[in-house]
Amino acid sequence: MRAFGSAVTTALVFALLGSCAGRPTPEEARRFVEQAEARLKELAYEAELASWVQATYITHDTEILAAKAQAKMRAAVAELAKEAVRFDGLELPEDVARRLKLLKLSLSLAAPSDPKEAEELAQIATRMESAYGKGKYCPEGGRCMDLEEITRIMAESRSERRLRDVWIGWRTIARPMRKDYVRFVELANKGARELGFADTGEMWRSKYDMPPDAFAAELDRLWEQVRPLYLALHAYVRRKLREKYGPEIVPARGPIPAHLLGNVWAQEWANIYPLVAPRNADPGYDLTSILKRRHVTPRQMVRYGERFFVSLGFDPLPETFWERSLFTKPRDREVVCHASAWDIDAEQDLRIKMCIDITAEDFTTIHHELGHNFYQRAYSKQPFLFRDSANDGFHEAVGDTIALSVTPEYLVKIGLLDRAPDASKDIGLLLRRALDKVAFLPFGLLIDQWRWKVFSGEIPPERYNQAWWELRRKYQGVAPPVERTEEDFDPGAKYHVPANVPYTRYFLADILQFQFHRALARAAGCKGPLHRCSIFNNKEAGKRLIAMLEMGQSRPWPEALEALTGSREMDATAILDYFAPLKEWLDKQNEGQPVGW
Ligand code: X8Z
Ligand code: ZN
Repeated sequence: MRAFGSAVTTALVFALLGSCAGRPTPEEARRFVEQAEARLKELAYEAELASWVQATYITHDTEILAAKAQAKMRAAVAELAKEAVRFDGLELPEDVARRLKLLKLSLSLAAPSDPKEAEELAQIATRMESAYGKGKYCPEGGRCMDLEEITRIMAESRSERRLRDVWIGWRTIARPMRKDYVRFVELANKGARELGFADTGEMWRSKYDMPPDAFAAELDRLWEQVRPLYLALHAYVRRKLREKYGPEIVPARGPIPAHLLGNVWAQEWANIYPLVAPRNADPGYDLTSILKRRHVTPRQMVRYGERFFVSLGFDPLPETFWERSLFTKPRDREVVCHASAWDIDAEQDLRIKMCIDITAEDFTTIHHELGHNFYQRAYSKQPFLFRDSANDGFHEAVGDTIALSVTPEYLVKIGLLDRAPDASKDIGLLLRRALDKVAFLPFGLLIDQWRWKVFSGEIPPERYNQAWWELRRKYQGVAPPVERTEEDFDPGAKYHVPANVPYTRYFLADILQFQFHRALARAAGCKGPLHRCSIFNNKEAGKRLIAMLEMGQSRPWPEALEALTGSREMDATAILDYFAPLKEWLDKQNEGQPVGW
């Protein structure tokens, strides 16, 4: 890294020579940014390579290599961000000013300047992610189970006892993380403070082209918009679960036990669709069974996803994507199975890493991941510091937008379904979607409501778990099936906490993808109800989407949103429009029944 150090020294010398009065010039600022970008691109490349190996082959050694590479990159960002302060108050070309601003905001984890502390932080971060990746529930006297197996049980089992057992079991992996997490919060905050933020939470909230408090208020506003829809779904599902599991297990008016919703974290509920399906309005097909029956392979599932993007006018993925991606869980080594999309060299080396199971859920996740890759390639022509999405919610929303176009009519077109159900089955289709998209909303919000308070110190370590369940109850209306204590560390059983991935992005994406879908469906000339619109094969919609993706982060996100949708506001009316017929139906089902908890 000495080589890069000398590049910066050169920049400093230039700066001093070029400005007689000691005040730097705009030209020096531009040179500084360009050199910073070249240095960071190289460091990011090394860090990505090391992290890829660590995530796809977890060992003592790969953990150390990844931690070291990450630490180097973070140290460089901090150093450059601090140097960039000398251009403060200078009249600068807009793009240079924005790149300088983004430099400081580019990390989710800021390292303290003390190299010992920086290294310790990097090691904790990598260790926690690896611990999650290796995590297994080993029942007494039984065989150990990994998350993939537990996920299948949560999706398929209807035995309350069995569900409870694996629900508790998975959370045993997180208990040992608690101590690391406490130290992690301390060190991460130290790094954030050195960059001028109050704490890591404030650093995260500062990434949205508006003051951090205004952003928090924006989230509350969006949540209030969608809350009535969530309450209606919650009340209906609770009643159906009560019919299935009995009043001893599911209360009439209280929160729903978190282990009965078909998912390890109760974040998406589509797996319990058969328990809540409307009589007479069932769509009559199930994508999981179709994929299994046809023996579709993981690779073929990814091909379906790629073909959708290509139908919009995107170039096919490079050959290296197919050679270097990981699609199935290897048997002979530990990997981080949580799905992710990679952009190793910030140019063409795109990959996904995913332990694909042949299910409708993973079919959707594949589209989600490919959305990241196509976004990454679209903005790869931008200057390095603009190679990101308009805001992080946009990155998470692109693939999901495409997955909203996976309609029955689309499945017929690609030969996976013989006949699309008629309009009398719409409630079934909408309910199945709502179990994913509406159920997810409060979950998407609460993870960072918890973390922001943890980072600010409002939630101290002695209250980590209690505060977690208070928020789960407040937003989602779910409760743990058994008593939890401060021995437990339930947030650590959700990937993004040990991996330190901010989560508000998914809440935003849940709102944004419906805005994108509505705008693109209109651009494609779709006149029918939104949930029957697919933009498959529509070049006009593709053009609009690509134009926005190519902007990367070069402009504040309201401009990118406007380019695609004509509106500058994040706005929940699109998701409400989409589910309007379902809302009306749910309200009817809930008449005379308790709503809320
Ligand atoms: O983490 C993800 C993606 C990778 S960015 C698979 N998601 C969130 C989650 O799994 O918790 C997608 C939906 C929400
Ligand atoms: Zn994602």
